[in-house]
Amino acid sequence: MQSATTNTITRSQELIELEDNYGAHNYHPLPVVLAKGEGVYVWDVEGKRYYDFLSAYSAVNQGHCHPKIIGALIEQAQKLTLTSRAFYNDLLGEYERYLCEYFGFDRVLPMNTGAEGVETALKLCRKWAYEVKGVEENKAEIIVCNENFHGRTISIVSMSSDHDAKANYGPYTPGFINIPYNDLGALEIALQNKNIAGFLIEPIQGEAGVIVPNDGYLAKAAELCKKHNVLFIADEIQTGIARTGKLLACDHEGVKPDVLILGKALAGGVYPVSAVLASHQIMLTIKPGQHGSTYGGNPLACKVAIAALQVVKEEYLAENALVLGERLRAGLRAINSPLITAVRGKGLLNAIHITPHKGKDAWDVCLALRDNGLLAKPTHGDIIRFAPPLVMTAEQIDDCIDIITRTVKSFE
Ligand code: IF1
Repeated sequence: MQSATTNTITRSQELIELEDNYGAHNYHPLPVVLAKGEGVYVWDVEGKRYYDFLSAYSAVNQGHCHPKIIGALIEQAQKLTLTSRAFYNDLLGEYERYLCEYFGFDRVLPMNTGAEGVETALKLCRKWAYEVKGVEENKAEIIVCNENFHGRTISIVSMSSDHDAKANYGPYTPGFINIPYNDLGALEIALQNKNIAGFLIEPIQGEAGVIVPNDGYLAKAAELCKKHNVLFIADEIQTGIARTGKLLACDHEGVKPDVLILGKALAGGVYPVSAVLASHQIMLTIKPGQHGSTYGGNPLACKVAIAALQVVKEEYLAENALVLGERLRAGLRAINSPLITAVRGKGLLNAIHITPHKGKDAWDVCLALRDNGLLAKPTHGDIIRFAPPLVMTAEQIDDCIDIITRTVKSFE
C-alpha cells in the first residue's frame, strides 16, 4: 500500500515484504498487518482499528488479550513454565480434575496443538480397538467424513478429501474410511465392517464452510456407533468452548462423545493448549511410555487454560454466542443481495456464500470489508466465515451487520 503523500512504502508493506522474503509461503494472508488486539478489536501497524471476525479460527473466543487470562499467564510465567512429564508439577493434577469436571469425563490427556490432540485421539481409538474391542492387529479402521479438516500432519491429511491439503504428501497412512458428511445411511453401511474402531467427526464442518448437519444427525450417528461398539470421537477444536452457543456443539443434541478433542480457545488464544478427554477404560489403554509430549500438560498451559475456561462461564459466553448468532444471521439474511446465496451457522460460527458478481468474488469482498474496518477471510474461494470473539455486544453486532451490508451492497 503506497502512502499518498510521500510515495514511500508503508510499515505494513515493509513487514509483508519481510515475510515474503524470509518466510515459507504456506499461507496467503489478507494484506493487513496486525500489531495490537483487545477484546473484539485488532489494530494494524498504522493504528487502524478493525473488528476481528475470524477470532484466529475460533481460538480467541474470550476476546484478544483477555485481562484474566493474560494475568494468569504473567503470574505463572514468573514462577514455573515447563517441567516436562519426567517429574510432577503442582498444577497438572488440579487442571486435569478441573477439566474432567468441567466437561464431564473421567480422564484427560494434555497436548498442545489441535493436530496433536487429533493424533492422540486416533492412537487412543486404535489402542482401544485392539486391546478392548478385540479388532485383529493392524486391521483397525476409523470412519471420517469427506471435506473434513482435522489438522495438517501426514496421518491427518491421509484422511482428507482436500487436494491442496493432501497432494504430494504420500505415501498416506492407511486405516481410514471416508463417507459423506451428514449421511446416516452411509455411516450405517460403513459400520457393518467388524474392524471399525471409531468415527471421527466435526459436529459442524468449519473449514468446509461451516456445514451444519441436519438436526438429529449427531445424536443418531452416536447411537449407531454405540450399537456397533465403535467410538464416537468429536473434534470440537473449532466448535467447542462456547463457539456455537453451547459449551460444546455436541450439547445441542445432548450427545456425549466417547472421546472429546479440544484445542484453540481452550487457552483463549494466549497459548497452544489441546486436550483429549475419555473414560477410564479408553484412556488407560495408554500406559507409561506409550505416548507423550515435551510441553503437554506444562504448568503455564494449565494455569492459562483454567483461566480461559473460567472466563467462558463467568461471562456467559455460550449464552451470548447463542443470542448474538441469531441476531447476526438475521442481519445477514436481511441484506438480500444477489452476491449472498447462503447464510448458515450456529451461535457465532457463521458463514455466507458469495456468488461472484461483475467479476468480483469473496476475496474482493474481504478486501473491502477490511477497508471498512472488519476482518474476515474466505475459505474454499467463495465462502466467508464470520466468527467474532464471543464477547461481542448487541450494539457491536449491529455495527458489524451495517459494515457488511454497506460493503456487499457496494458490489451490486
Ligand atoms: C491452518 C482450517 C480452520 C480445526 C479442527 C483440528 C485442527 C483445526 C476442526 C488442527 C485447525 C485451523 C488450522 C489453520 C486454519 C484453521 C482452519 F482452515 F485450516 F481448517 F479453523 F477451519 N480440528 N484449524 O479447525 O488444530 O493443529 O491448527 O491447532 O492449518 O491453516 P491446530
